[in-house]
Amino acid sequence: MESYIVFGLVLLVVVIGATLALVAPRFRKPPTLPPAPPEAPAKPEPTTQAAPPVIEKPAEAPAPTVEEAPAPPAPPVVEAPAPAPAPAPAPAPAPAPAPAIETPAPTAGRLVRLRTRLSRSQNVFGKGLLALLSRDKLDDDTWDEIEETLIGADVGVQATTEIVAKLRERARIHGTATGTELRNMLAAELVAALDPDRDRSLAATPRNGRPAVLLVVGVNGAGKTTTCGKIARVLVADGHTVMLGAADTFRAAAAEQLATWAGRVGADVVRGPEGADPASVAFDAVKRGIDAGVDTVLIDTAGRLQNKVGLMDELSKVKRVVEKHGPVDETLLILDATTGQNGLEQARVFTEVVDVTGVVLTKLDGTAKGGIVIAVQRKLGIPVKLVGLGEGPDDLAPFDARQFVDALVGADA
Ligand SMILES: Nc1nc2c(ncn2[C@@H]2O[C@H](COP(=O)(O)OP(=O)(O)O)[C@@H](O)[C@H]2O)c(=O)[nH]1
Ligand SMILES: [Mg+2]
Repeated sequence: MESYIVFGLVLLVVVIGATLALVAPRFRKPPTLPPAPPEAPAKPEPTTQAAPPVIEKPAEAPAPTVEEAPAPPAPPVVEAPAPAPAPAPAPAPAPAPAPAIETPAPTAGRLVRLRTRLSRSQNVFGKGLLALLSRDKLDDDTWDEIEETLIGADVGVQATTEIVAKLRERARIHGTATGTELRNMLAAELVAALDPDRDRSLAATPRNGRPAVLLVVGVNGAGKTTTCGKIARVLVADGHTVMLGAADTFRAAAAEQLATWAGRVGADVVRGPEGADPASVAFDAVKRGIDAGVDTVLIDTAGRLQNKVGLMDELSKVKRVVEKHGPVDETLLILDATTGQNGLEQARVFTEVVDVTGVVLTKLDGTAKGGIVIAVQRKLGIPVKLVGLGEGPDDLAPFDARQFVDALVGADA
């Protein structure tokens, strides 16, 4: 019996042990497995040595990444809308080209508007001569003084002699003329000396379907390039299209100067490299003008007088080559009024080389010798067509004898 009991106990222990062996693992596994799954996903990667670094990196990397990434993207994105409206004003730069291309002042009435620019000459012709003519007695000495004043104002000896002789005669016939009356008589004589009915129009509009070609000549510093720019403005203001030729290839700055003037009114410039053959640049300018169908081609030239023969050769070549396209319609001699009679002598050279059709007298605002206009016309036999009255872009006026004399002597005052 005892053996049965012992066997039974042993069996019971074995069964219980077996049962426990089977059940216990189940109790253990679940806890084992649960940790497993959570670790499992983490383990595969973290299990590698990178685990700690990865954890640290994400810790650091994400932080900066989150701060940096959002920071840069955010502001740009946020500001982007702001810049977006900015681009809207960006079209505002569109107005920028607007000021770039200027609208020149109308040419009509310019001489009257700019009359105060003649103030230095007005002192001589207006105040100075009026004081002399207002003297109680117009004796020989007074007439001599009047003569000296006119000669001093660059009217020229011959013209002065004639003007004073006529004025004396008028005064003698009138008998009791007042100073103002005498001044009006003087004005009439000055106008007459300026050949007031002479044609001063500029041949600047197309003829026979080809552009008008204008050649601008004169000594260095007379104001050629400036005048080219001013004329281009006048033409553009009148609705014409203009092509400019930078045939002063001696200095790169000269072409640059012309290009600046052209840019302001949206005209095109044909230029060559520094030292290029001026004649070929002029030829190209006319060709381009014809091809483009512009109304006017303006050719700026060099004016070095150091070598008269060289200048003559160069200038006549420019003209000759340009005329392969057809005749030059207008050759303008630019003359600096402040150089007086000497400048006039120098300028005569040009009339020997090219057929000058008109004179532009510049810098009349800078001289008390406005009488040079009379001397120029008389000595060169060429009409003054335009006058320069300042460095401003619109300080160029069509010349009119009566308006000019009125501005000078204040005959209408
Ligand atoms: N005061 C004044 N200056 C002028 C006039 N015309 C031109 N100038 C100035 O004279 C200088 C020489 O002009 P520029 O055109 O370069 O002469 P160029 O060498 O003959 O081409 C420049 O400083 C111009 O601004 C004018 O009518 N009045
Ligand atoms: Mg020049």
